Amino acid sequence: MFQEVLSRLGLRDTQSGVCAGDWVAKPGGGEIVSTNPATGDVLGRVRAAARGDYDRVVASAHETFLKWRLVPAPERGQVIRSLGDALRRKKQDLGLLVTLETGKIRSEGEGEVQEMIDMCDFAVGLSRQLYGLTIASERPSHRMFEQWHPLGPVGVVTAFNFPVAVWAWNAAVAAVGGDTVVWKPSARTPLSAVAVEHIVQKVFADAGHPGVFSLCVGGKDVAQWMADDPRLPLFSATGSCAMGRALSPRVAARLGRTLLELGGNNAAIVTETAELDLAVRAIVFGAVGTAGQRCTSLRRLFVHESIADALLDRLVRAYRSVPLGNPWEDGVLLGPLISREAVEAMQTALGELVAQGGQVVYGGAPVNRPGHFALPAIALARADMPIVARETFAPILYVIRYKSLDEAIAWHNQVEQGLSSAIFTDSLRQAEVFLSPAGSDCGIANVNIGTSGAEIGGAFGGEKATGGGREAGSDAWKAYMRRQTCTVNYGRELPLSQGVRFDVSS
Ligand code: UN1
Repeated sequence: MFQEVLSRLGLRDTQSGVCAGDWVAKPGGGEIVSTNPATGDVLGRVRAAARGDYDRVVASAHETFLKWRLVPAPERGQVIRSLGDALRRKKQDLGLLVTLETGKIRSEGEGEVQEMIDMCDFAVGLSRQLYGLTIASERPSHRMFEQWHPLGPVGVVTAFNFPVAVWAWNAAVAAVGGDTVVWKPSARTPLSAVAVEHIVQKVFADAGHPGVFSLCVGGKDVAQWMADDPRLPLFSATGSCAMGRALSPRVAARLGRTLLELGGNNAAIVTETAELDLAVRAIVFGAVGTAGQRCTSLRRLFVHESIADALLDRLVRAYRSVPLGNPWEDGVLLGPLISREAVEAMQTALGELVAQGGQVVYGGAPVNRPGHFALPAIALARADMPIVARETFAPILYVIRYKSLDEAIAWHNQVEQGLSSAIFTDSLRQAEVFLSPAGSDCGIANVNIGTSGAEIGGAFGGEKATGGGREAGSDAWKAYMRRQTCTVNYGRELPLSQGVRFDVSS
């Protein structure tokens, strides 16, 4: 069954991980093996890019950019519309491949492709809305305005947990903005990237614009080449804070632009007025969904002391009922973690929690079956424990009791990351305090919705150590274009701004 899906997506046993026009990887870049985290089976092998392959890909992306930037934006949008249509036709197959490579459940695998389709739809509309402002000039017979121009080839680095959607957040917007894209996917999920690239190459070749989206599969070295490369004016990366700390100074050293979407240590506050049925469902989806491997996953839960015991009972019951298994099977809600190392990191974190005075009240242990499974954990913790301040990319939920909302908000904001946040409350006052300037310090703040599962229409990203970047909807497109302020003098005088006099006779 899986072999058929792989071949429908154009994947062979071993394929090139380098695609841009006609370039193929030459032996020498090494081989990346993709495995199914639910079984440990090898799914396929991809030849990684060597430095020479990378250089040719970027040179080709630059050459294509020089032409693509001159194609009218609405026409660029039409190619993205065709891409959305192609993805609609491949939704089941590509969704299943995402499931096989990441271990996320089927509806989430397909949901990711839906997120790509949504991004294409959004970008088609955007292609007619790349508006600039007209600004009142202080000088007579002058017109001042802003226009937005294509920026150049964009380097995009994505993580294993959203192997295709996050590329689409960047790529769809960059392409209608007139940029080309060079993509380095996670080395854990190269097949999903190659499959996307096959779909893309056909759509763009049919439209007569090949080479707009290219792919460079590889490890950290490829990401470093990109960070250092002045041919890529924008470096957009999703990954850990450690990755951001390592790469962002390299981009800064060449005064390039970064768009960073790094770690999250997302929290929810459940107040004494919360509707618990709703809160429990949202908490379990946020903490257990995707095996706790979203950057928006819920990791810290602040619960008002008056409802803490009742909520904990319900959470433990809900956790017990979560069906664990092969993520492609119907009814399963919890698949594996991505790797053995991820299961070990979870064990280490729980060990530290106990050493710091915390207590695991449910789950946490690895599951004795093939693949990298672990039971999701609920742990009692205190806000000042070092382990609570750290993002462990695994399904661990730290539950912390609070007395006053001010105290909960202070604890909520005391970690270095600032991605997503939520409050569960039926009190308008509590909700508004959470959303006020003195409330959540995150890029995303929700009321009666969990921390994960954002729609593409909003700008996605976070503050502080999360990196400050914004991707996907709203006006995130501005990061992918260059702003030009233009002033035109249609008079016969030369008045200077700020009333400066500089009269010369000629
Ligand atoms: C991520 O984990 O990198 O909001 C992105 C969400 C998804 C995206 C997560 N739409 O959970």
